[in-house]
Parts: sequence; structure tokens; C-alpha cells
Amino acid sequence: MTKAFIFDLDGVIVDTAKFHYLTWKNLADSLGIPFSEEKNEQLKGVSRAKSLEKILEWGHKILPKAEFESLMFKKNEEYLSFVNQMTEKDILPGVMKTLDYLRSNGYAIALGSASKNARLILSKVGLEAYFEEIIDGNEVTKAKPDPEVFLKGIDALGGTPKYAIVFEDSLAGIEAANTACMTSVGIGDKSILKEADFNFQDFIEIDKSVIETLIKF
Ligand code: B16
Ligand code: MG
Repeated sequence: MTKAFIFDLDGVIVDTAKFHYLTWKNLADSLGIPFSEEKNEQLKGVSRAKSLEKILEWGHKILPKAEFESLMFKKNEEYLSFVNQMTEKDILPGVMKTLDYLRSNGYAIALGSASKNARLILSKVGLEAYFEEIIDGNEVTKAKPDPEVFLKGIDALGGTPKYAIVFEDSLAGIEAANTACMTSVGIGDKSILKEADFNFQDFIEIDKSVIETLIKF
């Protein structure tokens, strides 16, 4: 059976992870809750609502539902002000080369992201056409590390989990891919993503021979 590829979005295809960090930090600061890059690592790949729950938990705060919703809305508005300025220049190095290689060799490609803004981001950077299937935060009920997003992705492509290769930048996403019995490829800091089957700093490192290795794994 032919292998299929599932890409995470934030932190893998585009560097929106830095916008999430900035906007969560602003929100945490406004609530007087200490926030750090280390804490931010635990929010990567996690849904918007779950991220806010975690921040409030760290600050030992409980908010009424209406205030919770209003903070999520505010955070997203600020995040979108960055997203709306994105162009194809925001695609991370090496990503285009990999997508072009996979597409020209006939491999199925899906997106598996926790973000409810995934389609907007893909259209901003002009990549929508590369993905046969897009599974995002609007289509899942269980956030990563639950494997739902990737299982839905491979199902939509008509494949099976053991033939799926997942590119992820988050701890939660690597756990989700491993739980789904897919090949997990960590993009970023190897010391953080140590549970991944393979690790690369970025897509510049992923050349044709690496892709062939992943396919044979
Ligand atoms: P949104 P990914 C995730 O996207 C981000 O890593 C995470 O930081 C964010 O909270 C989540 O999407 C929800 O994003 O607020 O845009 O719905 O990495 O799974 O592509
Ligand atoms: Mg990510």
C-alpha cells in the first residue's frame, strides 16, 4: 500500500506558533499569570479552549463561562491581526520543496491541525491546493494528544494508520501520531520531541533520500 502524509500546520508549515505564543503571553500577563516559553511548549498543538483552561489552571483561576469565552475571542482577534498579514513568505524553509516532491510523485497529502483558523492560514499563504483533505479544529471533538485529527485525516484519504507519516512540532501531536500507530516525524527541538520515530530541525533537512527512508520505515 502507498504511504500517505499528514502535515500539522502551526509550527510545521508556517511559523504561526510565534503568534500563538505572543497572544497567549499577552493574555496571561493581563491576568497576572506567569507565562514562559516552557509553559508555551505545553500549549502547542492543543486547542484554543484547552490552552486557556491550562493557563487559568497555572494561575489557579476559575472564570465565569462568559468571561472565558470573551478571553478566547480577544485572544483570537489579536492572533488574526497577525494571520491577516501573512503571505507565501511565511511558509517555513524547505516546506514547498517537500510538498512539491510529494505531489509530483503522487503521494496523498492531508492537513491535521488543531486550529480553527487552518483554512484561512492556508489560503493566506497560497497552499490550499496541495491538500487533498483538510482536518482542522472545526472537525474534531477531541484535542491532541487524542489521535482523532490524524485518524480522520487518514480515513479521509482512504488509507490506513500504519501507512501514514505525520509531521508534527508539538509534544501533544507526536503523542497523537504514536497513539494512532502512525510514523511520527518531529520537526524542531529533538530534546523536546524525543518520543518521535524521526527528528529533523526543519524541512531543509528532509531531502529525497529522507523521504524514501520514511516511506520504507
Ligand atoms: P486556533 P496545530 C494548533 O495548531 C496550535 O499549535 C495551538 O497552539 C493552537 O492553540 C491550536 O492550533 C488552536 O488554534 O486558536 O487557531 O484555533 O499546531 O495543530 O496546527
Ligand atoms: Mg503545530
